Amino acid sequence: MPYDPANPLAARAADILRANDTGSSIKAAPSLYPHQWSWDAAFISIGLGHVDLDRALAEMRHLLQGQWRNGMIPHIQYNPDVSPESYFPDADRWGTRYASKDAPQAIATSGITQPPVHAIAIRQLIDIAPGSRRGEIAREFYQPLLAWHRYLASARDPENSGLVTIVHPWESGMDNSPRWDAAMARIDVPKDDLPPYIRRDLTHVTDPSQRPTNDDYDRFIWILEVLKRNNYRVDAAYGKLPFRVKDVFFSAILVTANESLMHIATLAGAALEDLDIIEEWILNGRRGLAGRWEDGRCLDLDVISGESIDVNTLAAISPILAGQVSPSVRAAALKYWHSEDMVGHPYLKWQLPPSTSLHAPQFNPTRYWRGPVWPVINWLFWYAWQRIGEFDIADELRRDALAQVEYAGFFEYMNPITGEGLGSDAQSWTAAAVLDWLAG
Ligand code: 2M8
Repeated sequence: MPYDPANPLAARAADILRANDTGSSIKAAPSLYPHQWSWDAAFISIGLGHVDLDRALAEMRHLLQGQWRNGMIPHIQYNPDVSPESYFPDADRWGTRYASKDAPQAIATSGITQPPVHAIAIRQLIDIAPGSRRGEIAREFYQPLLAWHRYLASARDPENSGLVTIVHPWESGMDNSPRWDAAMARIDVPKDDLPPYIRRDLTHVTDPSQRPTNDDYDRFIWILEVLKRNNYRVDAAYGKLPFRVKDVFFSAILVTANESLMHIATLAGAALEDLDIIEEWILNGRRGLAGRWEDGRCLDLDVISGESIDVNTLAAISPILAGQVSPSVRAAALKYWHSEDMVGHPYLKWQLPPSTSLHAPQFNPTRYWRGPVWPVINWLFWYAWQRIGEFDIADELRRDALAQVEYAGFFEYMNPITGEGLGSDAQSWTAAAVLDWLAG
């Protein structure tokens, strides 16, 4: 079903994307996030494709202009027209063009990355494009996406485990999740060696308790500092980096993205050797995830301590994002999903997954990634349940997720108990998720 401007929710969503469009890229949110974020751009393109396919492709093209020579897609591409005082860390704080030979010189970017939703987005855009354009789109995006996935399979997996190592909590996309608490607590920030900074995020939200704490921020900025002093060479400096986690959520998205890449490769007429490499990445990713199951949950691995990260969050069923689940994985995921840790909790306003279990000691209904429901994450799990044939769950999820946005507005995240909208209003990826739900 194409975009229907007569549907008021769809029309509002499209208006948000239009209002956040700077002409060259779409801000992740009007004031809190005034630049182009990597996985936001991919989600935005998925929704925007229903309204304006060419604008959605242009969004991905713009993002890829910031791709590094080593294949990495940086997590932020800075808009040169936006004041450095609007967002911290600003481009100068990263200083990537001076510190790294791999970074683009003419475009300012951050020096870390984010989950690889991009091939999924390009595949979705190919699917809605007219048949006559599909090959052309595949040929345009195939090589940059292949380089991106090759970077993740090599620099980010020196162990060849099939799992991606993130080196900063921001790389997970779930920045402040309690999954990172223990690894973060170990980082002792040498305050006299941390260049001073002013947080800008708190000026854009009504209540600072919805955002990370100052101690968290010191650690976020200290890891940035260590990466910069190592010229952003994650491969060469791997053993020295203070935060290294095999992130199952990121890794599962990569498996799905590799399946999308396989489709794009075929349409682009890629060489057989390429297809073999992508196939091996998919199998290796699935093997890696299979090895992380403990007591019915798939757990991240803290590479530095060698310990599993035992926190009840939505990431525990990440392997369903990787598709082709075995009967035992499907059963474990269904059990966890319906349990009180997820959509089965009686206090929930809608049957939508909280980012952290209401039973977890770290649960906080209003703080960023520590409990709220995220519409964009609802979208990902809706997509995943459909892919593995759990259509009833997917339909219920879509229905409740739309009801939540109707009730709260297009917020970045929502209180799972009251339904109140939190973080930024007019968040682009929330609008994009709604557009895709209404089109599907
Ligand atoms: C949030 O992250 C940024 C840092 O990247 C921030 O808190 O300043 C996260 O929710 C992240 O996943 C998201 O991509 C970004 C923009 O929406 O905001």
